[in-house]
Amino acid sequence: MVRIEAVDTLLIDVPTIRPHVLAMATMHCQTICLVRIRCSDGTEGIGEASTIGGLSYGPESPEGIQLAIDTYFRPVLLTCDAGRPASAMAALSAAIVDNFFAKCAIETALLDAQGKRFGLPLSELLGGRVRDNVPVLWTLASGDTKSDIEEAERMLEARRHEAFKLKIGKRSVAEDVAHVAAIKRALGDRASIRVDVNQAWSETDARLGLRLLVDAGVDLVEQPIEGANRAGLARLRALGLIPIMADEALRGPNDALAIASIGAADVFSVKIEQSGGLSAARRVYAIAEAAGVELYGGTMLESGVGTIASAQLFATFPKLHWGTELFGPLLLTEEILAQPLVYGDFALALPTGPGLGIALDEERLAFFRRGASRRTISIPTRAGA
Ligand code: MUC
Ligand code: MG
Repeated sequence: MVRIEAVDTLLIDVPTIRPHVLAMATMHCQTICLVRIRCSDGTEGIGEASTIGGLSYGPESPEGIQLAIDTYFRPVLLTCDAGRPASAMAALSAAIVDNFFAKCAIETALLDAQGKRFGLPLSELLGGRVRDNVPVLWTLASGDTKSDIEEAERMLEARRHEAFKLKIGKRSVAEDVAHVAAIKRALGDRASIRVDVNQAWSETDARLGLRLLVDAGVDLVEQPIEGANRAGLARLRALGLIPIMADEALRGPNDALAIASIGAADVFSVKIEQSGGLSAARRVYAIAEAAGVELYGGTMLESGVGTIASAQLFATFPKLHWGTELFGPLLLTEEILAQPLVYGDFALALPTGPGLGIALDEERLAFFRRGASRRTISIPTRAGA
């Protein structure tokens, strides 16, 4: 038995490169909850739980996740065999209801350690890679149409992204559609444009919005109405106007089954945290595949840790029709990995090392850690940020 000797958590506050304006919150900073699990064989695994805008996106906050892990997860984990991640996760599920984001961080850390133990990248542990990189879109959410167009042009020029997700739902349907249409007009066929309403519309708003978005040349609409209103989502999809993607509606395999059963979505945004971990996210994938629902790799705007954990899983998906949005680290002014993730040619490259295939930059962690004294260490800002 490989004993779990320590489960440590820390919060890191990192500014964003610009305000990120969503229907429910404007982000100026991302708070990352990191978990480290130290094992008796000398291996260490890391995992991340991050969310968007405190408690404005979902029921778990970074501070709550840290408290839950420190108080309730740790005592269970200290009795578990680190060499058996699935059995440790089963013990946690038996003791702790929901807390999906926290469970994801723990499962990521256990699998990272297991991968290092066996010298295998996480994707190989999870059944095997079918690709060495994943396509990545960028979210335009500065809140200003002109800035968004300039940002998109820079991304296209640099060959970093050729698909863009626009965050709408904060303004009226007419104002939002005018903003989206102006961006699509400027970019034309050079880019795929999708929108994410983050549940902000009523069903009548959505009936109007979907029609107008089709005329504007949009390819996909994410979570136009409240996640709990599955029947409404099914009614909107039945209009047959434009592909509909489920995000907030999709919290794990049970939701996946319920949504697929009533045909409420064309596409699933699979998120490892929202699913309850990497294994649960694989089950979401399996349900989608069996039901003929298309696949997209979602993000909670995690740092490099959660981002590469997601990429390791998505690299095992034979089908990934709509690519991914794994750009989280690029939205942050600071790098917390010793070696940044590699983006280029519209994709994120998968590392080849064991486990997650990444290492943390300890000096930066010490600097950005919540409660750290910033006077003692001087850290240069990421070049070009
Ligand atoms: C969401 O709702 O999809 C993903 C990209 C982004 O900008 O926000 C997130 C959350
Ligand atoms: Mg979304």
